[in-house]
Amino acid sequence: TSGERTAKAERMFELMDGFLKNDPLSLQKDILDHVEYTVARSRFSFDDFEAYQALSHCIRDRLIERWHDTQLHFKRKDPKRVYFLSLEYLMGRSLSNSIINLGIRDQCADALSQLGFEFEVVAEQEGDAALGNGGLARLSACQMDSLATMDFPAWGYGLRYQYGLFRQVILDGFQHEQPDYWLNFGNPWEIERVHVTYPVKFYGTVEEEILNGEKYKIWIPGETIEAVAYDNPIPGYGTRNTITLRLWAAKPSNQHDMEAYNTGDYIDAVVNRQRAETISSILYPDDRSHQGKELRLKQQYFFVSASLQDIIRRFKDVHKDFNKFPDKVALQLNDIHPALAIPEVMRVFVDEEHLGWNKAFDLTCKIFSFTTHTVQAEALEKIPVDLLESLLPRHLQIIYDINSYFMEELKKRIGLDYNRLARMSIVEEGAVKSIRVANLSLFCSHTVNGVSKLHSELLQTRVFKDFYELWPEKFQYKTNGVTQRRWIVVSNPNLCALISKWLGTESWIRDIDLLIGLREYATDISLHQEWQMVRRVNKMRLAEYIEATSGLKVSLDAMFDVQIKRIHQYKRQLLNILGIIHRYDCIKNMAKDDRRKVVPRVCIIGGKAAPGYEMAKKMIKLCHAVAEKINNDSDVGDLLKLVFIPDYNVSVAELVIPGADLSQHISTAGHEASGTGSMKFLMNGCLLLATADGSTVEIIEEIGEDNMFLFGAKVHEVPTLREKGSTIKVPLQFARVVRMVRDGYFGFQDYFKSLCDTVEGNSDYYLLGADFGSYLEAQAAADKAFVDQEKWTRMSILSTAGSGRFSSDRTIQDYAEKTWGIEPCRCPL
Ligand code: Z16
Repeated sequence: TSGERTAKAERMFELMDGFLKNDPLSLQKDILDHVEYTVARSRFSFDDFEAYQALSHCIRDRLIERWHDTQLHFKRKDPKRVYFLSLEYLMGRSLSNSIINLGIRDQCADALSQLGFEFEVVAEQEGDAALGNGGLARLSACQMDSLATMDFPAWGYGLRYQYGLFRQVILDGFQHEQPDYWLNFGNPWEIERVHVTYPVKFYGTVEEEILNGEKYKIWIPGETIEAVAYDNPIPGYGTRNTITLRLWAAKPSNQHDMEAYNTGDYIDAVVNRQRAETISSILYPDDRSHQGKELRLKQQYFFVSASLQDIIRRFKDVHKDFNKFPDKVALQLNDIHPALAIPEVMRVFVDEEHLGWNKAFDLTCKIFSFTTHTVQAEALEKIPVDLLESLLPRHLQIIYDINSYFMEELKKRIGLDYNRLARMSIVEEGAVKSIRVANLSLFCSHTVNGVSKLHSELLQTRVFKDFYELWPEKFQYKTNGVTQRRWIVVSNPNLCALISKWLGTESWIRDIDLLIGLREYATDISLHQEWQMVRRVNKMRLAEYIEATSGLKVSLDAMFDVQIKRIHQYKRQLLNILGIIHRYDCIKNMAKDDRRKVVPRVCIIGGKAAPGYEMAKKMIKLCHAVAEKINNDSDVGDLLKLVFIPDYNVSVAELVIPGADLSQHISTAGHEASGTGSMKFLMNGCLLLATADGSTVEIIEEIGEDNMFLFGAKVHEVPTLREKGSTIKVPLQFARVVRMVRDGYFGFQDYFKSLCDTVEGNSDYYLLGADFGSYLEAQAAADKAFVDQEKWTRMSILSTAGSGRFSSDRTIQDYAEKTWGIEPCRCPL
């Protein structure tokens, strides 16, 4: 009875002695308990790593309390929820971030120090969770932080890969990939839900059944694999709300007993079952092209099917009437990777819930929205029909049905324009008949979002022009953002304290618009001094890291010039390296006396190349070959150093960004959909050297052109420049530096030949030659500004002050209002 239940609850609460306490003494006690009972080490002797494990478990306990309360609160209120479906999340480390969001950083540091440990050292024991490739995946992580902080009733769904993004190891300047078995030392940040499991079906045939005189399709699977939930609590800052990132792992299904006639059969059967786990075993390391791989398709469907079963179950726990579904559920597709959710929802509605095709399709179109992160055609996934037919036969039928309906609708709008119908069709005829996932997503979503203003314009005028002309109301954009919790508070504690001191409040950590208040002090001499001091300490930290990883000693007086991001031709790391060669060449050819005027630089490059991306790998090797030459040239000394930081990841970024003076975002205009690294640098007071691409265009609107170093062709100039090809006048210096590489000045002549070929004459697709002149001018302007430290510091303060628009809090607020239609649901304290 309910009386008994309340009595029981009261008794439990008494036993529990209230919530866990956060004063340093209680924390110490809890840490020691975890050392003894969880880590199973003696409380009288444990090392930094064991201290990390024990503290993590203390934090985990506290997260679980808040998480339970939040989930209960959501259940009671039953608000409309958003489900964020993404195949990738780059969470990085969790300990510091959780502690800061819980608001107990000082208490934890105290507790540790009284036990003889240092907080920073303990936090550094943690390895990164790298279940993603680059910008898209880190964006998901930032957005989860904002969703939690802003009290939105949100769930993230994804895959629990056993192997995250490969570790990059450099041998003789070449990239090698090593598996990232990140779960080796256990993962305190997840909670395994052995009872939250769903069967996911594959292969098989489609048959018909008759129920109450009606015909229904029924999918008889050839294989069933179990999905098990792993929940990762995501705490908000300045709120009790703690939301869920639910990641699925594949397990062999327990459904059928195995028939074993002898030991060999039995062994084989068990080994075969084990193969099921391969579905969630590894993240694909290519950040944009996935064409026609069965395992990839299996991963996508596995994740989509398990998530939807979970979402629909949660809905059905409270509601009977599917008409309410769009009032309670928003499904957000992070890029088109999870687009199989569309035919899957249709399948469930039509085949299992028997809603009828029209009703089902109407509901489907009301719940989906998607965001696209690129303009590149090769990233627009296509699924070969043959593959889909064998793996998901029923989904293929549904997609065909959607397409016939789509074609009929289209004909009503545009008549029999067969070329256009063929272009827009979800089914691509041709040598390999395939499904255009982007077209499917566009037709069935109520909204498509771009990730910056410029990107959105390109979607409307180029990539999705045909669709935009017919359904302009579907098109929106939400400029990306990053979370100031991780990218200032966690990674740059000194700057964080300085900002709070000058603003007289810590409220900017939840309310980013307050940062603009720093503008008032942009010329204040005492702020200048404190600002420079903080920046220098950060540079020192970075210099120590460089020395530890590469053995190179760098001068703190030099300008730290950084380009860190995935290696891509369009991102033009090659332009940066050729610029460095030019700088080196200039120094070499200078009279000794003139060298005193050179502004010293430490050029830092970091990033991973997809394992099969030959040109990207050659850029990494070139960087090392050039570094070898420059760093060992006594003519150059401290005037120029080049460092490649190996194995770039989230925690490396946390160290590098606060220590950078200048950062480069130099993609060929029209190729970087948004870019989010630039926003992190901007917030940390680093100046940008950039092209007018992606979100940079909006950064200019916030801080002004003269607060950064802008160069290069504009988007509208690019097509003309490409047409001109080899007739463009390219600066002599460009020809000269490419020639140096070609002629073997840095060795490896044969190996670099094909790389040089990509930037000469008609082949220079990314316009390195055309932009080289203005690139050098922007670099010279940066040198000039750096000499005037007062000017530089003012620009730096104004960068941080102007970065408010690029918080993911703003992005998420926009999504909530304009795309998802959800409202905050704050858990009471
Ligand atoms: C990715 O990280 C991005 C695009 C894409 O098609 C695939 C991946 Cl894995 C990036 C964009 O390149 C970048 O401009 C953008 O800032 C980021 O997604 C987040 O939107």
